[in-house]
Amino acid sequence: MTATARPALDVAAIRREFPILATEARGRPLVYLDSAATSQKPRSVVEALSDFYLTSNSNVHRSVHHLAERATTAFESARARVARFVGAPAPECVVWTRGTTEALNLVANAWGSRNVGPGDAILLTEMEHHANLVPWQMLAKRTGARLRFVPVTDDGRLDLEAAHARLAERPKVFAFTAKSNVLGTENPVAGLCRAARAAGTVTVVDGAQALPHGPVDVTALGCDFFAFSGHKALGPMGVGALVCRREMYDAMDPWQGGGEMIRRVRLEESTYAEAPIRFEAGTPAAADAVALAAALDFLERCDPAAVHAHEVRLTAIAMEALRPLGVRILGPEDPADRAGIVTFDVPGLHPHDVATLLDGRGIAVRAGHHCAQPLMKRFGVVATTRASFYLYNTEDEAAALADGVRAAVEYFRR
Ligand code: 7TS
Repeated sequence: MTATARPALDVAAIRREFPILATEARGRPLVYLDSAATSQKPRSVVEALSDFYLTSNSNVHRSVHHLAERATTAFESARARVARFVGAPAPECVVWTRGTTEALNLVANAWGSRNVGPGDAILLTEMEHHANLVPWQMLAKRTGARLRFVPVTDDGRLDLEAAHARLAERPKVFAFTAKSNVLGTENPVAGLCRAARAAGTVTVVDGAQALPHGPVDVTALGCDFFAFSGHKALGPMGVGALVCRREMYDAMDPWQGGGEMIRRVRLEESTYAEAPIRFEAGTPAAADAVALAAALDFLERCDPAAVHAHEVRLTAIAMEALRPLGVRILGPEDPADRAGIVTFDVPGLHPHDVATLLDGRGIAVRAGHHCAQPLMKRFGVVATTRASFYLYNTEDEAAALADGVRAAVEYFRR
């Protein structure tokens, strides 16, 4: 996911598709710099969602009537859309989930419970979101497995030498983020997966921050599992997917039981449907899945590589303007390695105060631990302020962030 020379995005045209960006916050034009938490949604996504309910609403996979067939076709086409977007070989590789968190819990349960035992090592990293820590802690507790961690360097990268040393110990699984939600760091996923495969280690990639912000090809990455959320990629909340290498299904047990995921049910026991349906108990978020497909259409039209290059540019502008203010920016120096995310600490100022002052200027950022408490600890802070950019943000908004932080610094210096 490197920046390449691409035609610049037509940001003005893109912004017209996001009515919310033309609204005001605190009497000022909204400057939305919190897309790492959730992105805004273009008109086409909201329309896909309402169209489903207005013209196709029915439960999927259950009935033979006309509407049920329409809904099922739309839902399964959306699955194929996801597979195409991430470079998976077939729609069957895509399991619908509520998002990244549920996808990671699915792996830890469906694959983990069968394959991880007492004394086995589970390899994670210090830069994980809680969603890629807690399910593995729970698995370790259940099974008696050991947790191991790849450390993070002072400049916010994975310590690759340590990663390779830990992989040489042949852990059962290596679960790591493709891109940190705090540091922005883009990890060398393909290389890590290659090394893991050589060690006989299964790979689980948290793609929550990667998929929205640049091209993804799970086949080229060579991972066994790839998790992401729709809502960070212009899609609705409540839908995401776990993309699986098909062979992995043979090593997984069903995890949630209920309707749809079965073949035959008797009072005492049941047999199960084929994957991916086997892992989709109950009524799915069909309308949201269809709207997610519309989101991926939108992203693809914008060109994920161009989106990435645009975010690198905004990140560079923000970092350059913030540095002279004496703020400490966490993560890699080079904006190209951390597109779209600028997390910083203003010495002497509480992040919530910084965020509140920015909010007074209509600027939305996130303050807190960003669901990465161990990473905060690694950098000796309890909380930080995070600005995150997306395809609809402008250079003026990146500059407005720095102006706001400058004003906050001056306000508290008085
Ligand atoms: N993994 C990463 C790297 C994330 O950034 C997030 C959400 C998740 C997993 C969980 O995704 P979910 O959609 O299942 O909740 N990150 C953030 C964030 O940085 N601010 O708010 C949510």
